[in-house]
Amino acid sequence: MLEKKDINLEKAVLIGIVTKDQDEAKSKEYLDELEFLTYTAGGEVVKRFTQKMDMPNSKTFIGTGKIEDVKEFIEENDIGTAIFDDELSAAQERNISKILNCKVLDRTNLILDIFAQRAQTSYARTQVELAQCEYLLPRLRGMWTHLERQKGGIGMRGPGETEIETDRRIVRDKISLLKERIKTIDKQMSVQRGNRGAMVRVALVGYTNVGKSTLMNVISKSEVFAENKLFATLDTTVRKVVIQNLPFLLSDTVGFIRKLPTQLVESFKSTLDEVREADLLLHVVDISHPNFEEHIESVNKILGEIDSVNKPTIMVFNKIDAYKPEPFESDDELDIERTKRHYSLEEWKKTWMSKMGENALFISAVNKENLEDFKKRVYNEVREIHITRFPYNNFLYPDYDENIDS
Ligand SMILES: Nc1nc2c(ncn2[C@@H]2O[C@H](COP(=O)(O)OP(=O)(O)OP(=O)(O)O)[C@@H](O)[C@H]2O)c(=O)[nH]1
Ligand SMILES: [Mg+2]
Repeated sequence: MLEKKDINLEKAVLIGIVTKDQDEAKSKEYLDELEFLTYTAGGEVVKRFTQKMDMPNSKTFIGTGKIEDVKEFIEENDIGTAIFDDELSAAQERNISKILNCKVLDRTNLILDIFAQRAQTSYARTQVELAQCEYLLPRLRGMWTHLERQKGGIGMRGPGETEIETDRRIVRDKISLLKERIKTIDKQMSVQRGNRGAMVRVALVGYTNVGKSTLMNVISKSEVFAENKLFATLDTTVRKVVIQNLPFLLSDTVGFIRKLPTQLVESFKSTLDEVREADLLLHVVDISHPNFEEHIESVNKILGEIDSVNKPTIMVFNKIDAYKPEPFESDDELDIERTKRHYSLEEWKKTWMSKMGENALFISAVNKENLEDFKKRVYNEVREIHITRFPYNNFLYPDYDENIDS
């Protein structure tokens, strides 16, 4: 799936655990995602280490024996980076760095690093920098010697690079400054949003890499950066879209992910205002991803954090072209249970999805499948909202089908 054409990828190992709540299959899926994140950040995963345990070791996260195995592998294979799937405490990070003698990152570091790399506008950069400072503040003492020794590369990039090496007071001052700067830009943006008048506002939301920008491009004929890496979009793009003769505003924004660092949700609150203030959400899901149900949960959780769960929402199940159930041969493997992984698309539609009625759509943005249905559904919903707001405008927008026939 990944195009590994980049040269000079940083060599990394991944470390995860298998627990009662996180079985081997889950752990593998999480590490797959962590590998994708690593690749997006410019790294190459050479090996994965997993360990079964009841709870993480408070000093070294994984067991002391296992950490020695990792150390040995790292030394023999000249690995520069060890990445843990869970957030490490400052003490764990310090202890592990001492033992492994290489750069030690956790999932949060990695996501922050990708955001830092991807931030294009000064607004996005300011938000990322704030998140990095908030993350670093409690860990500052531990990071000190570590940063002295290792500079650059994954987890060490970003606008905050030089400030990191100074003391807490300076980081605290920096945080206040960044917050002030964000407040100023927020005011300008809020004025801009106010100037947009009465148009209905629709926001694309969803897990990262599900096809939000692709869908935006297809229906608004715009060119929003889309690619097969995580967090291709960091800033919010708003386009005026017209379906039939009905205009509305469509926004495409940053994708969500499992365990999105709280510091990021916090500092991206203003970018997410577009979602918070939307009249209608299009929750895009990559149905071809084995873990799509959990993705939906993660997205809903973050929507909750920004007070946006109760908005009118249409679920858009994208990438139906790529959906492939696992083959199931019941005859020769009697002990294997048929599970959701074996469902055909038709079977999926009969599950909880059927309860959503016309609020569940199945499309392929790339192959332009069912886009007519999609447009019709969005048209009707936007029209509904518009008419509720301006009852006297009723006559302006006839039924979608009437319009098509004329
Ligand atoms: N097979 C298939 N691939 C798709 C479809 N829609 C999008 N993609 C691919 O999925 C990848 C991610 O698409 P994007 O549009 O960048 O996804 P996004 O949700 O905007 O991602 P972020 O901005 O990173 O959160 C790209 O490689 C797209 O070509 C689809 O309908 N079918
Ligand atoms: Mg995007």
